[in-house]
Amino acid sequence: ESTRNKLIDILNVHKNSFISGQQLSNQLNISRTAVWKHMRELEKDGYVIEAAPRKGYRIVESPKKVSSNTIHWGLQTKWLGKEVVHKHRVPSTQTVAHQQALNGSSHGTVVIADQQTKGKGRLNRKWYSENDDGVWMSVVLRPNIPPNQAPQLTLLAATVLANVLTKLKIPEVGIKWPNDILIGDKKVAGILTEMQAEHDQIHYLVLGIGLNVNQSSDTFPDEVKDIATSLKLASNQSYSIRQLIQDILFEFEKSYDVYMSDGFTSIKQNWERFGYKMGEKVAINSGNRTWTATLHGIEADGSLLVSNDDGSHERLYSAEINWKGGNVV
Ligand code: BTX
Repeated sequence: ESTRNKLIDILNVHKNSFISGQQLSNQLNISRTAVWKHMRELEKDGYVIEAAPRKGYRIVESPKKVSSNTIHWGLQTKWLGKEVVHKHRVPSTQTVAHQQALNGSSHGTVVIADQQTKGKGRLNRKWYSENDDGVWMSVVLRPNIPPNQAPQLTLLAATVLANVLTKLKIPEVGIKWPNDILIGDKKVAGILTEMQAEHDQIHYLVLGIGLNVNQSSDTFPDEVKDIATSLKLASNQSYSIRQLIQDILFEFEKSYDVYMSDGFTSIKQNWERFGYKMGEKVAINSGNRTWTATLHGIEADGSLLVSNDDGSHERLYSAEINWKGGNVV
């Protein structure tokens, strides 16, 4: 809805001051009745609009609801989230985003749901998201990088989330390799990247972000009760899902643009700054071996670099790590 988006942009610039129906009708090239109809639609999304005779319209209160209109309101990105698809309840935003991408949706299209009935984790695991209390979002990306660099975008997304939470003054934010976002020892967010690629070319990539926001402890099912947390549980405060989505999109676009111009180095440093148990000894199980090693950092291919007791370094692509302690059991 480009007229709606233009209207929102104009109202955003005029925040707190009135703009007349006539001015809006001129700028948007629509009738004053049409302007009025658009205002009624915005009110359905939760905008509180004051209409004063002779003065015109003014937004009194920003909406709390999430919709493609309200995400657009105040979103300060250049390309990310220019197209937003919002659904109340879907099996998974990943599936919707794949359909969007296959139908030609542009780079930076964002799919958001209030609830997911079949949220997906990695390796066919479940992501519990059958409540209105989190950010459940998938982004369609069409990056001009070789497929083997795609894991870097997952690492990038993890640093974006860690940065956003840190800016909100959430304490003890960490990233557990490969891509769990933690508060203390508990998981607050996860990232799932799926790619359609062929030979040396990425057709598109769907990057899914699940962030627990306003859940209380009894919102989580028994399976994850002890390992999951939310922003609210960590800070005793509720958050606007709409605002968080905008914050994430804004930070994501910034990091993505830096990554595309400067490469992986900035992401690597940022990731390692948040790296859970970096520099510490952990027990590792990979292939048929079990041993202890010190976590050293991440590599450009997304692997985990560890240093062994004999001084040698090793890259791990998949491994079971005993995060609780350094002793092999
Ligand atoms: P993952 O495989 O790293 O994490 C899945 C594991 O995390 C589960 O096996 C379970 O132990 C735990 N878990 C499940 N639900 C939650 C939860 N709500 N909070 C904390 N821990 C949980 C992580 O996969 C990738 C998650 C991506 C989710 C997004 S949401 C938007 C998009 N749509 C979709 O279906 N998936 C992505």
